[in-house]
Amino acid sequence: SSPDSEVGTPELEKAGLLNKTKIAEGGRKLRKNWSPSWVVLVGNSLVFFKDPKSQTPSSWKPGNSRPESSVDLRGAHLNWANELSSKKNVFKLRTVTGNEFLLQSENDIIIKEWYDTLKNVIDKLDRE
Ligand code: I3S
Repeated sequence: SSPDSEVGTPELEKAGLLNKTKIAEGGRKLRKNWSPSWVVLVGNSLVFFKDPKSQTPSSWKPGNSRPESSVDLRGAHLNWANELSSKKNVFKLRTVTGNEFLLQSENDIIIKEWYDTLKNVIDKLDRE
């Protein structure tokens, strides 16, 4: 194995553009406000960036822009949640701290890839 993997560089990484709205903060319901977000999976964290227009998957680098917020996936729950929106392809991510996000893509394959990837990370953390 490479030296990087021995010092714990995250194995699973993914980045892309999804529609996002936060629907709860610390268990308190929030009003929906959908907007496009550049979403990056780094290790155990899901990091959200604003200004997705200036980003593309190939050009994005960690130092390019300041994260809007970050979610710790340890202990998080992930569920398809099409009943929570009129949009298609919606899932809900709930953190241990009671923050809830809906994430959505018009593209069936993209949203499935995100769901499966996040599920894998969360399940792996559950087994640690
Ligand atoms: O679940 P809701 O309340 O019907 O969500 C819709 C509203 O938040 C709406 O905003 P205002 O009611 O503040 O104008 C949004 O524009 C919609 O996008 C929300 O519904 P969807 O079905 O798109 O998640």
